[in-house]
Amino acid sequence: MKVEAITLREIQMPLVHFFETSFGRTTERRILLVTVHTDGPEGWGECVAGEDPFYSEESVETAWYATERYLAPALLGKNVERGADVPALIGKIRGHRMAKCAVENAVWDAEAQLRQVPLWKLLGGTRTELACGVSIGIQNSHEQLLEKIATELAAGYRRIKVKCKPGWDVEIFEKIRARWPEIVLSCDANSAYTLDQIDHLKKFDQFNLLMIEQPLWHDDFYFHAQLQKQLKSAICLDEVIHGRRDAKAAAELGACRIINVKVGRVGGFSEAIAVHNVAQAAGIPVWCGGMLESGIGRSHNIALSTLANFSLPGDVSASKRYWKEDIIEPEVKISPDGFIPLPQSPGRGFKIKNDLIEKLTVKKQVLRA
Ligand code: OSB
Ligand code: MG
Repeated sequence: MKVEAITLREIQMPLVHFFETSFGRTTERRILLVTVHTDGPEGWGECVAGEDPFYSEESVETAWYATERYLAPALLGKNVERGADVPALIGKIRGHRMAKCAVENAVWDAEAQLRQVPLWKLLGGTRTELACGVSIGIQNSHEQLLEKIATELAAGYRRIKVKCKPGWDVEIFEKIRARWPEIVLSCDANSAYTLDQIDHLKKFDQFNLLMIEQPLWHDDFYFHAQLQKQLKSAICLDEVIHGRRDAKAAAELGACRIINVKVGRVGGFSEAIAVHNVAQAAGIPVWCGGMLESGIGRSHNIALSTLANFSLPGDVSASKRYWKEDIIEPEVKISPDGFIPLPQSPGRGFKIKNDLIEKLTVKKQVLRA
């Protein structure tokens, strides 16, 4: 496929409900979309960088800069046959993984269309059923959180993850467990604690949590390993895992028992598959994390989640939890018992709503060879 042009665009989409983590509240998403125009199909990628550099150092602006200045020029005018060929072309550029992911995944997206195979098969997926969980942000009140959990359980979701931070943890776990003693429950601290709060964190053990996600610093393995030794609950690492070496180091150190794989955080499908493989060899189950994606990123997360070691329910949930109208059709839906059916059509399996995307676009740039 000859890469003839690459379009960068920013779309803005209000969330149907605000999403709050230990690092802040989001009410509207600004999303960078990348389109790779080839002499054959057109591939789409979504950049999961946030509005602010609070989850990682990347933001919409840094991703735009990296793509315009370095990533797009590395591909334009070249023959790129496979998504898997992209990392070698952009490997010289350090960091900017979320930006790299959007570009690489757009090429995989085009490749799957060219080869007329479902993207999930191209990635090597074998799972036929995807169990879905939800990530529920910090709410204005405990009552509001319990209500949200009730709604998601009624919708069929198979694992509830609640965001937590000091002051929004043990008390809410108590209330959740009092009402639902048996549900599969986990929590995500997004680095809200320090190791000197270990006695407090040990209290989490009484709630039979499937995992505690990234409790300590965003860039730490070492102290997570110390914490894991003293906790009964499994630690799951998110923020700190940037690639296969990190997954291997975390496994060898005993820093976690579970890994959250986010394709944007590790820099694209190639590295996500490598992380999956390293974790599998180390006996560590993985699941697919979400980053409040629009339908394009969502469809790519679905494809990735079909790899064999994605054995825990992911954060890949229905479009309508986030958007009044998603930018793909059909929207992502889940079955009443909490599974996403796999698309069988070639490519990502969801069509792009071009008119809607144009309407949501606030900034656009077309780069040519
Ligand atoms: O830590 O998983 C996280 C959203 C933004 C930043 C970090 C995280 C999240 C989520 C969103 O939990 C989950 C979703 O997209 O459904
Ligand atoms: Mg997380």
